[in-house]
Amino acid sequence: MAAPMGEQRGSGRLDALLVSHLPNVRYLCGFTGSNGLLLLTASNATLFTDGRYREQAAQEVTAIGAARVVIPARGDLWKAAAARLRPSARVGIEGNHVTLAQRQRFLQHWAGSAARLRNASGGIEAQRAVKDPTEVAAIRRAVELASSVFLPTVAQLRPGMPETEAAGRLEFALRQAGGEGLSFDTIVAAGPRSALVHGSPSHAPLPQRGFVVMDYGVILGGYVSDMTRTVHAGRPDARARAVYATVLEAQAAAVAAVRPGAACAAVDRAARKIITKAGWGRQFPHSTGHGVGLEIHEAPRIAATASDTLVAGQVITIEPGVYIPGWGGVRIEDVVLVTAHGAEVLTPSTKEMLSF
Ligand SMILES: [Mn+2]
Repeated sequence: MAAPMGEQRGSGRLDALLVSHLPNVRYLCGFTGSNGLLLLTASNATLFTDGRYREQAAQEVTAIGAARVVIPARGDLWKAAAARLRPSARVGIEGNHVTLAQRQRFLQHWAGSAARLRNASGGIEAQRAVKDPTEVAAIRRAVELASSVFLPTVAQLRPGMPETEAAGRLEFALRQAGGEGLSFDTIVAAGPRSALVHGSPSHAPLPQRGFVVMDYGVILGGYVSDMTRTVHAGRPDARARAVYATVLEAQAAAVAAVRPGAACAAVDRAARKIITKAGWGRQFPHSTGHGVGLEIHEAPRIAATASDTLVAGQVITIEPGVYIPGWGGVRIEDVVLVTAHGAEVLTPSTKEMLSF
């Protein structure tokens, strides 16, 4: 799936890389357990894990031909890795994910010095940002599964139903349809609570009249989906129609800006321009999107402050929103594949404003 060494960016030349961020471990060697440390050198790869995963690791660790599985006595993975490294080696660790205690444990058992440790964070993440066809297929399946439960769930919504129950119905449907898990805690936020960007489901009832934001995702084959639809209880008034139409137009404009070579900031700008022109620029307080893959938020960021450009094979969300305190909010989110010449929206669900 990925070359062991030599492609890590921003870390200088390394003799060894210690991969401890579990999604990166999974990406590089296929191991899905909750405790693992992958040591990569120019010539080989060693996965350290504990006794609970002896059988599982043997089954899963296949992607790197030479990957060996080592189960150290007393389960001290960092000590075991340290014992295998020369003192003169330049060793990369994932500084964004390694705890101070792990770093200290490693240095305690390594003959080398802290001055030879490098922060190699972001290198594997940069590789992961561009998906191969197998990964795109896995994301597509997750996105399609999530989309398939949207309309049937909307058909069950009634004014008075607690947000928690609406979220539960969505989640049950995702599991029933074969979901391995949820990408993140489901968001169902209704009425004035729909103005909360990340409103966790509460006991508040769905209103007689007002928006209901539903933001949810499912894991399939290890890969996540992410979608948001906003539906309306009762008849939408003129303001509700105007806000919805603006967010929908902004979402379409950002999707239309997606193509290889496009600046991520320009995609964000495409959405923001339309919302700002409609007078709600200050009510759009988050970035337009993010990469998805093994994790729900990964590279690239689709934000005003992003400096990178899109590459074919990246899979991102496009999710502008408008949130008016005390009144309500609208967000519309699709997963979009950057193709060789443009973009493909993977999320098949309708974006018409649905009422219940
Ligand atoms: Mn998202």
